[in-house]
Amino acid sequence: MPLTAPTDLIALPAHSDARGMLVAIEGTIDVPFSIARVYYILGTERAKRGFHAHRELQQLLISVKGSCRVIVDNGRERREHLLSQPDQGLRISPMHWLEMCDFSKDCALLVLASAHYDEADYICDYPAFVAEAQAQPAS
Ligand code: T46
Repeated sequence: MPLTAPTDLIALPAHSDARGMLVAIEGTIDVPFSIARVYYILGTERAKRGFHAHRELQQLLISVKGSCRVIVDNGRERREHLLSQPDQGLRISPMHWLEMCDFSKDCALLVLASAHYDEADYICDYPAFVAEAQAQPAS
């Protein structure tokens, strides 16, 4: 499995000084979409999460603390990313299956999303996702 696709990773503007680090993220400027929703995932040690794709939603995943492994699958190939830097975001485009695992005990995963929560946007059945993804032109 290839490790990290550079084009999926976005460098975020970090302002570091003697007091620490501040990362500021502006919708449509630092991420390629307007931010409609923010959520975060904590306390996930030994858990696996995700296992679904979105038809329309765009997201940016940032491990603001600790680390986790993210597998992104476009229905043709799977890529694995280790997220461990608070100034780096992983962009998840529509029609990409997502699996998250190997969370460190202290992992805090911040997610910026392009739309409000919509259960109907989820595809949770992997074979159905692959069939739908493969019917689309390759991205
Ligand atoms: C994704 C990955 C990265 C809400 O009520 N509002 C929300 O905005 C979200 C994201 C979730 N929920 C509820 C729905 C479930 O009852 O929170 C519960 C846990 O959600 P879920 O099992 O979908 O969590 P993950 O970690 O498997 O997936 C989440 C996002 O749902 C998903 O869009 O891409 O994080």
